[in-house]
Amino acid sequence: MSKESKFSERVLSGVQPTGGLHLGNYLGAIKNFVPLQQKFESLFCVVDLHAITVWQEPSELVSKKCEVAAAFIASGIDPKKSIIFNQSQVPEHTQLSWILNCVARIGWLNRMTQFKDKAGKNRENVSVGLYTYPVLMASDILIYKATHVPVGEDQKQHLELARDIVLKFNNDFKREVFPLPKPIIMDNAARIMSLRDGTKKMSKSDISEYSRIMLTDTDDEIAKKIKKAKTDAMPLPGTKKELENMPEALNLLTIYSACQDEEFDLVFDKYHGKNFSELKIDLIDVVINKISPIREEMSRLTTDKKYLREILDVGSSRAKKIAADVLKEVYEVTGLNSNI
Ligand code: AQP
Repeated sequence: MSKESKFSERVLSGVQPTGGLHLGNYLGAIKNFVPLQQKFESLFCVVDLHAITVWQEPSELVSKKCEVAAAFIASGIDPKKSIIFNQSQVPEHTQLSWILNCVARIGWLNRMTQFKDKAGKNRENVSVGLYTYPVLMASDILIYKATHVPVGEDQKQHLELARDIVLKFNNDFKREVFPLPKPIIMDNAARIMSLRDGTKKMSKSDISEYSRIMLTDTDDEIAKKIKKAKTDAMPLPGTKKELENMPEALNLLTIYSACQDEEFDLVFDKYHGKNFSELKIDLIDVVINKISPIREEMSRLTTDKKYLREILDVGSSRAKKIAADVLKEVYEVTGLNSNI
């Protein structure tokens, strides 16, 4: 670990500055970053290099980066404890990424379901970056020798790829350079689903705005979206087994449980057999109570660009110190060092 850290293990996670942040990003990832700061040396990055794998308007990208940094801080990530930084400002990520591209196998990347989903039928026309995205993600983790990676379930496969890269790299170069990073996936909110279709994950690229609650939504917008959320005509089921075939009910109860930090079973006991309207009325309050203070703080922080820039600059230089040492070691091990 870095000399300044009192911890023996390191966490890294990133969030893309694309299209604003939704409740899935918050409950599945950002909210869980907060308690990790007490146990790990923690790095949280705004992954702008991932964002540009699909076209981003440059001026909007800048403001979305501020929004993610503000969301981190507003959600409780303490910039004094954790390293908050911008991925593109630490070039070691991309330097390592090239080396890892030469370790990863095409067959491994061909199995990545997120690429298949995102590229869809347009496979020949998407960027090469979108295809190699998981290798850059592996590099984000490994350039800090991170031991733990908190992510939503959708990123699990990418993390498995990072582990495969570690095993091959360490084996090819006969040195235990990288530790095997472990995923931290929260059971209660690993996959928050769309409010319009409980079988699809809540996502910023869904065409329906009613499918997701954004961290910037007003209280009225949150209420409207929850009221309109797809549900069944029947009441909530009496047993948990029946929930398996009711993805929308499961999703609303999951959101309630995660926002309220209340055991899922207790929430289920409260609402089983009741009408959806009762659950929705309470859920509106629960979500607003959770999101509105974050939204207010984000709005205050995003107007204070000087403060955000300072946090990101300090974060980048702290991150760079760790990354430079790891890259030096990798260059030595791979024969890319300057000593001839
Ligand atoms: N629906 C979700 N439920 C739980 N966790 C989620 N995450 C994303 N969606 C959900 C987690 O949020 C973190 C940051 O994600 P990201 O913004 O970097 O990328 P993403 O996963 O691609 O987000 P989207 O909204 O799904 O974007 P699009 O629509 O572009 O695909 C990650 O830890 C992720 O697991």
